[in-house]
Amino acid sequence: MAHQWRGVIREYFDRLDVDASTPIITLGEGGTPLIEAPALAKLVGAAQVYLKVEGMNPTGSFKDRGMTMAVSKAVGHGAKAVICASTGNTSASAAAYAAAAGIASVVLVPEGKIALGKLSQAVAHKAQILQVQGNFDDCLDLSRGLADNYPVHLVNSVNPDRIEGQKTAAFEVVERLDRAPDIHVLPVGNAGNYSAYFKGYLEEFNRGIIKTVPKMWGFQADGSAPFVYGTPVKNPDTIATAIRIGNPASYELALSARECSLGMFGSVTDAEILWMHRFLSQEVGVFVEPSSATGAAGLLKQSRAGEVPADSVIVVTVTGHGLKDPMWALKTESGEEIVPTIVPNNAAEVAERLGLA
Ligand code: AN7
Repeated sequence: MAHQWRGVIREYFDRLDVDASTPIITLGEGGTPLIEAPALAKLVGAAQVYLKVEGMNPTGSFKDRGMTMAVSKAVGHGAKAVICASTGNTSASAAAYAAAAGIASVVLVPEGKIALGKLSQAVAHKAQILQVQGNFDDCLDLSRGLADNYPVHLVNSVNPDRIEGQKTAAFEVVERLDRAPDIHVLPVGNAGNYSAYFKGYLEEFNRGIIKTVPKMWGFQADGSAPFVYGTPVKNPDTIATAIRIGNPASYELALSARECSLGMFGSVTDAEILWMHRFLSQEVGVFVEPSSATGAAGLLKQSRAGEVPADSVIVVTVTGHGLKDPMWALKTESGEEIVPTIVPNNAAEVAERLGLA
């Protein structure tokens, strides 16, 4: 039989904190495409730019890599329920993996601030969903308190199993390129993913597989940029709801990753995020959710500042699928709604409308 990708735990069994007694709860996550994006390379003036397309994971975001680990370990410890705070994607993933494991899931989300696709996933997978009158940071405080005091297992990225699973994306990049990129770019919220990639690259470096680690470049939205301001943001605000996070859970881990990799953090405006969201759909052919365009938007800003060396090989992680939050594609740059033209069922008129006649 042809080989099918077996999910990150089986594919990287020896490099994760698991053993033969760990039950493996998988939906076949990981093994996502690393695609070359010449239009983006040209735009930013780099030799090569690749996108690591994490929207191709089973629930449409990178969260599945960490969730297979977190839920497997939770089940191994006898958990009957998992809990998380989420801006949307973590809840979709937790709900799906809990369903696969046959256990319950509870998700706390900021009221009115998660994208419809993500909410529908949590509902579809039968999570108990509570909309909290507060932001993500409040939801995380609540989840931690509940997991400390009640029989529910926390699967946010403060749980190290999540970071372990997510580091596998860096392994895949190295396998595909046969080297480390010069720069690895990604959007940053809690900075769990930023920290996880660096951990993955560092492990590859320590095994002697790569000779250098990439500079880690992380980008936030201007209204929600604690890494840039150097202090938590009380009322984070951005249209990129996935990264609307003011008090990042992996703050210290990410600061050390930046330092060790000679990397940086920056921020971009919502308008820059939406411009790049459109560019990736229209010129590269990859439809991502707005938050996922934040890394590439930051890379462009760095390029305009003269900070992107022309000979560099760059990987940009695009974290979530465009169908998660599709409404942004249906608006013009100035915010007007796009409605496709209606035509009669008549070839001559259709040809005329298409400018073919
Ligand atoms: C598409 O789902 O925090 O810096 O609760 O959904 O590791 O937090 C999502 C984060 C980037 C930021 N892109 O990653 C959640 C959540 C997308 C995301 C991030 C998120 P981290």
